[in-house]
Amino acid sequence: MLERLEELERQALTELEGITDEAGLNAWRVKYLGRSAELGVILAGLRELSKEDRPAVGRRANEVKLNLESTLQTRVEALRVAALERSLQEERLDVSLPGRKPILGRIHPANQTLRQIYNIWAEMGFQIYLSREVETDDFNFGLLNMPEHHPARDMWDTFHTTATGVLLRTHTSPGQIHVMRERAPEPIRVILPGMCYRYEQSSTRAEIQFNQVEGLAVGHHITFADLKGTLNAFARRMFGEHVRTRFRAAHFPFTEPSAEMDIECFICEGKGCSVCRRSGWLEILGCGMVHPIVLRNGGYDPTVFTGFAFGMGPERITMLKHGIDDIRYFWGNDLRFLEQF
Ligand code: FA5
Repeated sequence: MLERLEELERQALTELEGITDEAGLNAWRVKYLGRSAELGVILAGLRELSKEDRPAVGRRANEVKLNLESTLQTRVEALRVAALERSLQEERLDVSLPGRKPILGRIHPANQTLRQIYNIWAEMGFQIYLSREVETDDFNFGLLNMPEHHPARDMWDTFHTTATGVLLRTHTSPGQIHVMRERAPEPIRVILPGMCYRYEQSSTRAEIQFNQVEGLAVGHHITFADLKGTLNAFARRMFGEHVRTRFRAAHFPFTEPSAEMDIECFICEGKGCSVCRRSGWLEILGCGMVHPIVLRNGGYDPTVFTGFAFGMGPERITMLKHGIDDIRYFWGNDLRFLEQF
């Protein structure tokens, strides 16, 4: 029995020396120190040995067990240190390397212009009023003095939905009716920004989806002179103190009289270039005095109240400010374009 113990110890220690990984160590532990390992069986069977053999075999078996356990512990520790050194070698960290620059988001150029427009109108006492993008035919046209089959409806090519009389607004003007019906008979001074949709062929100057900023002032004794003065003040803040403006007669069914406002081309300073199509002027908005029928539809008595309204396109204004030659860049999601702003 003593010889068998010597043999077992030698065999176990030799095998342990050749093991280089954790799985091997676990298998070794089960084989030599586990519950059904030979050494365990010998220790459990000591009682059956003769009185003379029992003390010597018992002592030796315990010595072997202790020796195997402590050698295993040493081996485990040695493998752990080797693994640590290997990872320190292989995964070396160079703390002096420069970090990677995080990619910073930017505000979309159309939103930059929108924010500038909001600030200017806020300084002049205009609140922001948000109106819906999905509208009824009545609000988009009828209540704005364009009854069914009115030829002026053709000015706005429309996306209709499958629900009868429901469409995507073609301009922000229907918001005029909403805000008037909510506030009548109080005076009003608001801007109404938001997305509009037109069933148009997209081109360098026209998109099927674009922003507009509507403006509306309703009160007593508001005149065309107020409209001109207010819009001139806006143009000076938006385009510079010395900007020149002009108003041209135009037609919108919901304003009377109506006009379009141009600013002097700041690229050629009025001399004529390709951006202003040799005219020296750039159109920036449509405007006019709110039509009496529209005032009445909004709940205001047109014999007592007057008002002015205007509508501008922030993308077109951004194009003018930055010399952008194609409006389709705005929704093209090309980072090379967006990163320039
Ligand atoms: C209107 O939509 C009127 N509702 C404006 C108005 C409001 C007049 C209140 C009077 C009183 P117009 O269709 O011209 O008008 O559009 C106004 C502005 O929206 C244009 O000057 C332009 O800047 C912008 N716009 C119009 N269509 C497009 C388009 N397809 N793509 C990009 N911007 C556009």
